[in-house]
Amino acid sequence: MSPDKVFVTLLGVAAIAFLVWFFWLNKKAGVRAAPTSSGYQEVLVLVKGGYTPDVIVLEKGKPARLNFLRAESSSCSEMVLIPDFKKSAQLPEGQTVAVEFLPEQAGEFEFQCQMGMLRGKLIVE
Ligand SMILES: [Cu+2]
Repeated sequence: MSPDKVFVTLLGVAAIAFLVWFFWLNKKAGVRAAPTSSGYQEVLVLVKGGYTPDVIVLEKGKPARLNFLRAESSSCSEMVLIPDFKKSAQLPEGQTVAVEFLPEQAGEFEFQCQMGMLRGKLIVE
């Protein structure tokens, strides 16, 4: 192989490695809430047999808004609680419900359904 081809091959391998990292390994570490023009860091959480994503990374000291979209009728998920932030919300089926709070301390905090069967984690850093 010519040096050109070696370079292109290496570039291809690097690109694949990056994609694997970005879509798999990165995802396991949680989904980072995206800053929006409203000044909130926001993330959409799908509620269906669990929370997707179930690990959410937030930046400390910036107001957070979790938009829960419940796409099921199972009574299990009709409420979501974030005990550490003293927040709870009813989640009517098919609607997006925003839960807002200010993560002031770094750490890991749980959110869950009212019975504690569905669980997710907030990582504040
Ligand atoms: Cu439940």
